[in-house]
Amino acid sequence: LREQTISDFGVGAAAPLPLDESADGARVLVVDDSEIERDFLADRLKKTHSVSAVGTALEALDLARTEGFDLIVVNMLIETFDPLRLCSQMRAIDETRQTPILVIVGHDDIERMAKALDLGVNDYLMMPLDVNELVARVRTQVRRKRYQDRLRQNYQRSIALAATDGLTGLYNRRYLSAHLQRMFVRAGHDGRPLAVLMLDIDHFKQLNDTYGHDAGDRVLQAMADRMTRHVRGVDLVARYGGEEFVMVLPDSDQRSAHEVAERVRSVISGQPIVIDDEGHQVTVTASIGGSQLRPSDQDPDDMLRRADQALYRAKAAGRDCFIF
Ligand code: GH3
Ligand code: MG
Ligand code: MG
Ligand code: MG
Repeated sequence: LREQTISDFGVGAAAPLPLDESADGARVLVVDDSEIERDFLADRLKKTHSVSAVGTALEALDLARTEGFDLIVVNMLIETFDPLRLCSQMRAIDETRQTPILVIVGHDDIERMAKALDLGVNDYLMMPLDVNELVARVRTQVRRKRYQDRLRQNYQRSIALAATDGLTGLYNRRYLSAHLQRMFVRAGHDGRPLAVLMLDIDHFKQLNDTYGHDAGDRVLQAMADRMTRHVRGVDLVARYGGEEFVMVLPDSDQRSAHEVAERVRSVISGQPIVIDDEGHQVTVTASIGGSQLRPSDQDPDDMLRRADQALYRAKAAGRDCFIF
């Protein structure tokens, strides 16, 4: 019953237990300066994992930086370099900070084991090595790593989803607010210019009424595409509302904001947009209002308000134009 309930509600997919995680095919790095020991460890682990084995700290660090291992096994009985130092270096560099480390310590060498754990090593094995224990501890660490990787990925995915708009892939209004606030503070602090553009499609309701909502959605997607292609990497394009977009242009004064606005306006109206699978096309225009940061502005909404007012004037002036 329990199993059925879990799969029925998809809980297994959303929040898997670490034990469900497979450990097979893990990329394991074995570090040992004794060739015999190294080969022994590698041979045993090769049965289920993809193993690389190295004999020096330098090789270990180089390889770990480029390969992305699921687990690093370090023999603490190494004599040609300090294995504890290697472990602490592994913990200090970005590429291996999260990679589990399993160390092998001499029989009853509690001191070394404690030092290693203190450095952030995840687990240890004591000599004489029991092969079954080695395999089991490797599996546990790999499973834990994979589980944590998945949690991290899910987390990053949900962060990205929360910041973007599903239809256009543009940043959403919530993300825009946070971003604009940061740009506002930075520009005020550095005394650098900052501009925003607010864009609204002309007669969009009529387009929806004539060609349907799906056609309207395609137009919104094409608009998003054209806007993002014609701004710099530091500029941000967001979907502000239904058919309204905001562009944040750091380090832009009125003149460069004007250039961007005119470029965007002309690429929007310059080419028709395909609105269905039959290839029907429509040409749309957009009106744009712009504003720039003023020393008297208390918060970014002051800029947005002026851009909105300019947009209103652009509509009143006959649409398909830019007013700052
Ligand atoms: P104006 O030139 O004055 O801006 O006229 P307009 O018709 O564009 O302005 P209005 O604000 O009256 O209409 C906006 C329309 O945008 C109404 C709404 O149906 C449509 N809209 C809003 N969000 C979406 C969407 O996600 N998809 C589609 N297809 N239409 C949308
Ligand atoms: Mg509108
Ligand atoms: Mg409107
Ligand atoms: Mg409109």
